[in-house]
Amino acid sequence: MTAALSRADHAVSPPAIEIPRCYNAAHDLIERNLAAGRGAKVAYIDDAGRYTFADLAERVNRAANALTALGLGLEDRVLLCHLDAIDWPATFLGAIKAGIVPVAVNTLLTAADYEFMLNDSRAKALVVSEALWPQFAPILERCPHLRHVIVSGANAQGRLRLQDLVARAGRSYTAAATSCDDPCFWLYSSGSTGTPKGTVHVHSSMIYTAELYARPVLGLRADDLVFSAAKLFFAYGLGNALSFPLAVGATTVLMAERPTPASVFARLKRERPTVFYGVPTLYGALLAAPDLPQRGDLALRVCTSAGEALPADIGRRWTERFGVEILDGIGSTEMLHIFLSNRPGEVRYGTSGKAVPGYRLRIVNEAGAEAGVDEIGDLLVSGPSAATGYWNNRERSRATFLGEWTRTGDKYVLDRDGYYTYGGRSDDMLKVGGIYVSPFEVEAALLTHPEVLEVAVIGVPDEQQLIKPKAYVVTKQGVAGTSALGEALKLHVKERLAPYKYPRWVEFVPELPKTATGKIQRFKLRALAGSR
Ligand code: 3UK
Repeated sequence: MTAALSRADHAVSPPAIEIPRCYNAAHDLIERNLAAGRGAKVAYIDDAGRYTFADLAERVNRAANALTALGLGLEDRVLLCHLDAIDWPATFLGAIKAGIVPVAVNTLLTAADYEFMLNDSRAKALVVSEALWPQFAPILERCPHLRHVIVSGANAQGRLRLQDLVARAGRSYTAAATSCDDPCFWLYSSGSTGTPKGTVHVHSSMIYTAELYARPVLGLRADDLVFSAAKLFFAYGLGNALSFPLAVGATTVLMAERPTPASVFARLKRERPTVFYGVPTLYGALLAAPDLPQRGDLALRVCTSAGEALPADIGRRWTERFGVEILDGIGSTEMLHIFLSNRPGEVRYGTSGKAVPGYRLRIVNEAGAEAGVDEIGDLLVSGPSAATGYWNNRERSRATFLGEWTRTGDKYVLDRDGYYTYGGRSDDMLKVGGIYVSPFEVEAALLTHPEVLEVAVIGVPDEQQLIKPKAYVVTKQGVAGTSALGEALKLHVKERLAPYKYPRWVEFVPELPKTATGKIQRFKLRALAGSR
């Protein structure tokens, strides 16, 4: 069942990957390491300890047995909301090995977001970190499909305790005979209007991203030690810290806490990873930290950036300071990982690089024709790791997955040398710290404040040229737009939505620019913000 690179692979571009029809992704990602004699090698290092590939294999089997014993089977969903630690890969891969479909979700969301995801996915089980339990406790009785609640941690809050279930479970498990095209796992992707979309990936998706991007472009090898500040629930982090290192037999550092300069530099100095994966906002914050390490304190060989465009200046300053390149590349939840990227030794800061071999790109101009060199248009991508669609959402699936081609929702320009440069989103979505934020969701939260009459939220570049949400607010009659009210509005959003969505600036205006039909003219606000 193991996917294999065919013999002459290093000679061909893109690499030809043979995936058998009967293929279970978890079986492959684990067994290939045991077969290569890596059982005693460390696979994961988390905040509590170190785990070999043999340990991981056993934990995966125990998780598979535990979920199976609860009555879960092929195609049933299990929602996984867990901080980055060994139980994350063990539960995720354990479910997959049993043919159960893990739905891995962002740990920073609100109870209302989780209620939607549990009901939309009809997950029969939930696995949640003890620290995240407060966001789930109030909603569970409104989730009629949920049969089992499993809490991971010391105190299971009166529910099933993950550590007890796996301790009782058997240590061997024969992988479910899934096909390469069977649903394997879901990730939720946010849209500008409406609710998040369950993005369905098949068993072959993970190994494609590893063999097309991680091995040939990143040059990932078994002797690498990798550390991703982007968490496992994010498609970027899932590849970085699970599919890629397991595909090549590398070791991975996991960190439960929020990535801050202090927590990230502590790992870079203590564990000395050779590969670091971050988002632009974090690179900016790391470079601005007062206690910046010396080059010799770190063992980095290469870094990657994704989630939003990396400002050229941040890339250059990082390379100057640490002597390593940041490979900026664009990926998406829909394509699972990076399909357009800079390469080591050929980095052009300010661009997203060139197509990853194995993926095809098209830029379509406003007239619907192929855009010429230096002409902006909508980017479409074709490649084998594309999701099969959005769960239970025909309209959005049809608009995004066009047969072989997937619409990225991004504007791009191709130059004469074959480098692609990001030109903004074609919808209203913002990427804030690499994560999607819908301006409409922020507007709706602000409108629930009693002193707000009208509001428009747009993305505005900060001093590092990274986009953050800004709110233009018209107050109700007689209410003064004071800085105290501005701060109160930021707090109001933080209390209602995932905190990273709050507007970094609030500007009070007497009225919003509107069309004759009353539609807010965002482009006018963007021009206003850009002119300062
Ligand atoms: C934007 C970028 C410019 C772009 C992701 C790496 O970000 C990831 O997935 P999401 O579904 O968002 C996708 C959207 O994010 N974007 C991502 N990377 C870049 N824009 N330069 C970049 N380098 O709008 C894209 O459509 O959250 C990133 C790997 C896997 C991923 N899922």
